Amino acid sequence: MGLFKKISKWGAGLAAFSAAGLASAAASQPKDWQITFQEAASENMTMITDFNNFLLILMTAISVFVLGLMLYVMVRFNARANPEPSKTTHNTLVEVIWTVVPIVILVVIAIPSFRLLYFQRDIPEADMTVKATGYQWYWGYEYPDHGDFAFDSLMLSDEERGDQPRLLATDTAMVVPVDTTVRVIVTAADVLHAFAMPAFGLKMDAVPGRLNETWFKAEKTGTYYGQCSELCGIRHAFMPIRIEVVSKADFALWVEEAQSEYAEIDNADAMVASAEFQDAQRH
Ligand SMILES: [Cu+2]
Repeated sequence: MGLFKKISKWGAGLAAFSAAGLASAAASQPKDWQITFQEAASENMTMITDFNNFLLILMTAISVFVLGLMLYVMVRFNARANPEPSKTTHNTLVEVIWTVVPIVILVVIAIPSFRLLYFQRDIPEADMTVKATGYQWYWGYEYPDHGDFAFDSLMLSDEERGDQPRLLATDTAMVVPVDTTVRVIVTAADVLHAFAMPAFGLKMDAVPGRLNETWFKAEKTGTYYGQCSELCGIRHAFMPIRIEVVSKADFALWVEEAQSEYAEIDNADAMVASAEFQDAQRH
């Protein structure tokens, strides 16, 4: 692709991006020519984005400073400009400075870094729990607090997906209410998977035989797309995650519908079998 074409495509991508930003309830998903994170939809992701930006500024400043020093040395102390080099080998002040300043920089980085880590790891009192199970190659969700129903979420093909984005479209979605602390129990039934949702700053390994725990609190309603983030086999790229964040009233309605629509966990074996059958039919 020619440079000009690339640039005009970049411009178009930006325009599309800001248009999507205006219709903010639109889906949170990767955009063409996106180079930064997806827009944050949780406090956790806001903190991650801020920390990332802070580090970017810090390392740019350090790089510019070091580059400046190197250019200065190259110009000022090359053999032509400085034919008689100094024989100095030690300078206590300079040595103290180049030891202490990096330590100070590391401490300045460590403080917000640990704050973020503890914010993620200290799971707050949750309002509800959803269990996400990774299967080769789709996700299953269980709602133990709302009548123990369970269902699977499979990727839709290009013919089936409608308006949903390619390779991210799913038939069913994990539905949660807005402004609610959701505890997510993550596990896997066969091999390692990882449950990830960029807009929430969420990523948790799904390990067979083990329950991992994470949480999120979505601040905006809308559709959010993520993907399995652990290489789990030939169809790893085809087990997307869709989370629908809805109002509390809409969530109550959905729960009522889901209770009659989806199987109870007792019947889950039959449900998994049917999902596998559907999957086999599709591919
Ligand atoms: Cu996977």
